[in-house]
Amino acid sequence: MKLYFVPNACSLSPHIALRELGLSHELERVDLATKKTVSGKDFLAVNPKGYVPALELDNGQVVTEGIAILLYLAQQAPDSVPDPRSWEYIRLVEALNFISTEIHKGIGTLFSMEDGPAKEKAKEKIQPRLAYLAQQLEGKDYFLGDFTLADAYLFTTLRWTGFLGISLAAYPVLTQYLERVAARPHVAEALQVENPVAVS
Ligand SMILES: N[C@@H](CCC(=O)N[C@@H](CS)C(=O)NCC(=O)O)C(=O)O
Repeated sequence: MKLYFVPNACSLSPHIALRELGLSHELERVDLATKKTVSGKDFLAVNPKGYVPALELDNGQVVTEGIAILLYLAQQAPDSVPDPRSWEYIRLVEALNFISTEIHKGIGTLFSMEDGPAKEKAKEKIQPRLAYLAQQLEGKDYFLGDFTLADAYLFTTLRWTGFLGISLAAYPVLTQYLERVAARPHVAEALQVENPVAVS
């Protein structure tokens, strides 16, 4: 299978999952401005929605949307995701949806916003979400206790605060969390592959 990615974008989350789950894969970088891949392929022919991540399976099917890709990947590695009828599974989906709609979109949208009152307001809206995350992570290594798909996604999107100059000084537990996840060998590998020159 092949993951279409942009360095440090939300596609880092399935990239981390592929490595953490030990799944063999290829990567193809996408230029979002031209919608071409590094090999010159028309990315819109792969994902007509025009955004990463997209996962092309060996049978030609393409899975899009980060959460669907994460859950698909987990299905490929036995015992890596709780039984869909279990309480743990509901907690995992709850976490993934929170990360997608509140953290990914809450922080990600700032990349394309002009400086000004609207951007400041959007930044303010993130604060209670960060406070909630800090509270959830108090005394825990990972969001749901052990490392799960939720951490692949949360690490990827929470890390954007660094690119956007959003201070985490009020939440040392979040900085420690980012450092802890970055230090995992498979995560460090994914960061190195996406950023061959500078890793952060
Ligand atoms: N709904 C999609 C959103 C993915 C997304 O936000 N992708 C960003 C990178 S993090 C992107 O490729 N944006 C380019 C665009 O929207 O044209 C998902 O959850 O996977």
